[in-house]
Amino acid sequence: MRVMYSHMSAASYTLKPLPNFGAEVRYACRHRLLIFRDQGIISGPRQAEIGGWFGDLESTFRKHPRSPHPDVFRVSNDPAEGCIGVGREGWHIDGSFQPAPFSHSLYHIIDVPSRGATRFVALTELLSSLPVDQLAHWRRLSMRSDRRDQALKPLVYVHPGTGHPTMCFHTGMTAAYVEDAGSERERTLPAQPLNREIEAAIEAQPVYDHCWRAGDFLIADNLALGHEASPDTQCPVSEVGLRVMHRSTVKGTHAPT
Ligand SMILES: O=C(O)CCC(=O)C(=O)O
Ligand SMILES: [Fe+2]
Repeated sequence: MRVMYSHMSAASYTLKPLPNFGAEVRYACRHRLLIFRDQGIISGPRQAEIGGWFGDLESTFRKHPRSPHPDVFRVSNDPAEGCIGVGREGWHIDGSFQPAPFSHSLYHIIDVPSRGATRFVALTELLSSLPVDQLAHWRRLSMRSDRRDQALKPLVYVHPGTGHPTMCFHTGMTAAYVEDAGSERERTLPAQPLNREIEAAIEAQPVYDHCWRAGDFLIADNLALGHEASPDTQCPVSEVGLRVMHRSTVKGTHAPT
């Protein structure tokens, strides 16, 4: 990878040059989203290698025949090219259905459509924007995924890297919320009203729409940011051109508590 430019201060990240070319970036958690421009096409094995700088990769997705590597999820607006509909179920973090959600997600655009952004929201800021009563209620909630690990996870918990409040959620893959889990007052709440409440709170926030350019490679702190694929990501190839994105995810080491 080539680092073309940065608006970050030198103290906020370190670059470790690799022996021949390229550099390893170590970044302070507070940036949460790193955008590398003009990277050309990074191969599947190379993307998996880059993901490996952040921990072990963990791949829970459906394998697509055109995926370039077992740890690279290939998403597209053309089912012949990659998995469709990915990230359109609702706002989420990746791996909310795992005992420990993925720590980082790496996204690389291969074929760039004329539109079809990935949308990101900062979860700590989202929580601090809430009215006191609403935040107090969210803090009493746990989410139960509708797939894989259905153990309860707190909706609001402390990010293991930053110590800031963050969220474990997926507004399209939650079976139910449980209020006051483990206490005498414990009760199950239907998922939909709370999913809509979370989405409304997000839409009231500054959301960053990443409009993809050729060569973009993103590294996201998946525990600090919610994201979704914008509706345009699913537009037909005849309208916006082919969209192919490669995603890799790093195994989480922290179960939200
Ligand atoms: O296609 C996108 O823009 C994002 C899809 C998504 O949510 C993901 O790959 O985790
Ligand atoms: Fe996602």
